[in-house]
Amino acid sequence: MTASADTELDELYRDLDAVDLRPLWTITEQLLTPAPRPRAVPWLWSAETMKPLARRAIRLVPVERGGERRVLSLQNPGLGGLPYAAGTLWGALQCLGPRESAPAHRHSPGAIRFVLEGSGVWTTVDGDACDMHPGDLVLTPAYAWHDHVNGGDSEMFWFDGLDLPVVEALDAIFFEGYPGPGEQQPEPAEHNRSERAHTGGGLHAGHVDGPLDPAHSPLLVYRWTDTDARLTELAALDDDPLTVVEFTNPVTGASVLPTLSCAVHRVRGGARSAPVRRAGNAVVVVYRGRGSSVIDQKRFDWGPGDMFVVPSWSAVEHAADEQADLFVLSDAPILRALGIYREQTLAGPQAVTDRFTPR
Ligand code: 1HN
Repeated sequence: MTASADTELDELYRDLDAVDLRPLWTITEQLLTPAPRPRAVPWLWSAETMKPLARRAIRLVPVERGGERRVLSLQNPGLGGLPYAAGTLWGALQCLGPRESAPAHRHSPGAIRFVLEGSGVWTTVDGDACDMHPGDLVLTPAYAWHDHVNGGDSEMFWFDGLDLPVVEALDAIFFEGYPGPGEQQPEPAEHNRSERAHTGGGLHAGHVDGPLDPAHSPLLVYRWTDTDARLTELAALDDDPLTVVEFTNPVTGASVLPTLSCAVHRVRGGARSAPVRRAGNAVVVVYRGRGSSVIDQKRFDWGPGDMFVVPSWSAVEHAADEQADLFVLSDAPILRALGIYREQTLAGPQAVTDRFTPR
């Protein structure tokens, strides 16, 4: 190239920049990577680390209007200080002390709660008080009023998962405090209305790959006793290392929220699951059992109450020293709705598979 051509080209780039135009050919390879390159890294937060800190927060920090919740967010060290577990998912440990309540509010991000420990707490969702016991899943869908009340004398700990980073990326965050009277919604005479209206159903063997639904499940609480019974029934049918149950809308069979999938993966004691990678992020909460997971060649040992992140397209395999139940939150419904979901099984009893699932 001649010097004058060079100069003209330099001039072109300068002139483009001056009027806020960017030539794609200079950034194609950073935009269109052959596969996802999430900024979030595989990471684990242990219960042993989190619980004493949560207890100190219970002692020192009241739950009040403004701060709204006593929540410790999983801040993925790959995300440059953003308080997110992964680029698309909020994950956190929330706690309430004896007789404490968190004020009612509503917002555009949708949320789920998976209960780890404690008793006597209920979350009221649009007037329906949902009792919370260990292992239960409670939904607080987008724009639903919700508050948490600890009517008992024990500390309560649960996992919060939200689609907040996605709603933020869409520039669609709305938040509103409950107008009252009082900070909580009135307590209804009878709790668990949605549960009484929907008995049976709502637990799908494997992950949902059929129905999509822009509405949330009308069932707001899924009981651990039902989940455990279904996992036990399914695990007895084969010798697979992994048994999966996804929580679903009992009417349509879709994932519980339009944006979020919730499932429990039961790993057989002494077994190891085949490595899988999936488009989309996941947060895993260990409910019961001990073992380890290898995520992109890095090994994480875990036990009850530990939480870890499996970033998009990271290969993951789980091994259980004793039977383990892993609660798994993912953004799969969003990818499925967009027709871009993809997963690969990399080895194991099945042949290597590459599944694209267009809508
Ligand atoms: C929220 O409203 C709750 O209601 C928990 O318990 C965690 C994280 C970010 C934004 C809102 C709750 C949250 C949250």
